Amino acid sequence: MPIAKELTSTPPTVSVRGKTFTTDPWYNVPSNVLASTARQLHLEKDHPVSITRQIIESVFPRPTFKSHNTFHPVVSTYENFDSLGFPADHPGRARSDTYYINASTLLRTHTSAHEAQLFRASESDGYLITADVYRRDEVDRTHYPVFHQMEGARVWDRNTVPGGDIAAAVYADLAKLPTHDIKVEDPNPPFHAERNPLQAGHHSAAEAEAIGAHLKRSLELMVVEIFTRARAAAAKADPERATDEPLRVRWVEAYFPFTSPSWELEVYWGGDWLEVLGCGVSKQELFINAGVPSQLGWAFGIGIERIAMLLFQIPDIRLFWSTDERFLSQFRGVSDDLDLLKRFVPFSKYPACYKDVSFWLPSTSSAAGGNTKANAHDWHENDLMEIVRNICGDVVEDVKLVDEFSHPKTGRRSMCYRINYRSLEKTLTNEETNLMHDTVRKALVEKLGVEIR
Ligand code: FA5
Ligand code: MG
Repeated sequence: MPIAKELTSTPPTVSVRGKTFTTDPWYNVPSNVLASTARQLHLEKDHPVSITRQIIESVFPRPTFKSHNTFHPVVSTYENFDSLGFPADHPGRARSDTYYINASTLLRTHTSAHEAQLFRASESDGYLITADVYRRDEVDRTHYPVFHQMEGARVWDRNTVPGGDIAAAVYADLAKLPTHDIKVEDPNPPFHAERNPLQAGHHSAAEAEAIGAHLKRSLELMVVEIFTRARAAAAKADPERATDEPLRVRWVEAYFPFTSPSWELEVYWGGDWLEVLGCGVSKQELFINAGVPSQLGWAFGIGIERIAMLLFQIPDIRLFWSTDERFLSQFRGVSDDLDLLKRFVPFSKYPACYKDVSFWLPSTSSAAGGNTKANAHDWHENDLMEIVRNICGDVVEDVKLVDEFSHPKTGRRSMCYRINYRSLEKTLTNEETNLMHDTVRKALVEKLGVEIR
């Protein structure tokens, strides 16, 4: 018997964008997340997420790339995980990380959920998919439980390239791409024996290296396009400041179950490296399972909000969900004329109010006597994040663990979290903040079985 009550009540069925689904005990979608499935910021004219999509799409033009922007957010566990080679015990499958409708159906956690279907359809040499994705994640200025990704892929076919020479064909296509002069740090060797091996038996090293080179140049050009537009916008805002910080990007070795080798691209932004996308050479099993074994190529997945934050200088990911005119009015007209793009002018920042909450976790070991209630619930920080989001909505800027220790005698763990309350739209009164904080404390006790200290 789990000690923690369900974080959300479970209706027998739920409707998501015109489709109805039957729930089961796996259901864990809070109402605020369910409501956000309706919004589709990437299709809202003049919304910065939509504008950013348009700009990235312009770097990957038709007819090579075909865009798909209306795929339904509810997918099967097969599409989201199995089709991509996620192992059965991958942490991403846990209910602590993913929003489930029922045991075999979930809110997609990434646009890669649609890769297999598009490889199978095989309608073009490349595709782009932009969509809303959902994750139980930490709360801070660059993470939000609902965000948007753009997936891109480019394929070549052994049966149709001249002489079957993939490497030559890929380098020929690379030679057609523009060059750029930005500073790129890429200290990674082409392969790593354990983490990022060559898909021996499927690709030659020359083929995989050619595909990797085409992938990296394509994505660097995407970042250049974004920064050229960001600079122009900045110059409009402040013509005196002739040069901005030079653009710095770096490639970092990464791991995804469905690519090898794999990388992440990071951009230097506001004094720190910000991860903007993951990518790699697609696993050949995907093409084989999709019935197109003669194809091979690359894929990437970009966090659109992260790019939009760089482009418009939007300081906080919560702002994308604002319906405040002071936010939305700043982007009017840009969807029809990208040259009208301006830097975001923050409306005044309202004061922050920090409040701490300290508690003992339910004890992890139970003495003889058979009360196993307490250890039935593992501690997942995301549960706390979700309770806070659910109660406070976007009024919480971030939540951080500030202290943690174990009692020397009882072994019980104590945690202290600091919640930063700050509205984007007004100054919060002390009473409002206290009321929210009190509700959070009560919910932690009731739903997670903690003991407030
Ligand atoms: C993926 O989701 C992979 N599907 C990407 C991929 C596609 C790899 C194709 C290889 C081939 P990842 O979990 O790293 O990877 O997320 C991709 C991007 O989404 C991140 O780089 C980041 O920009 C963005 N992102 C991730 N989590 C959040 C979040 N909670 N809020 C906002 N953006 C996020
Ligand atoms: Mg990542």
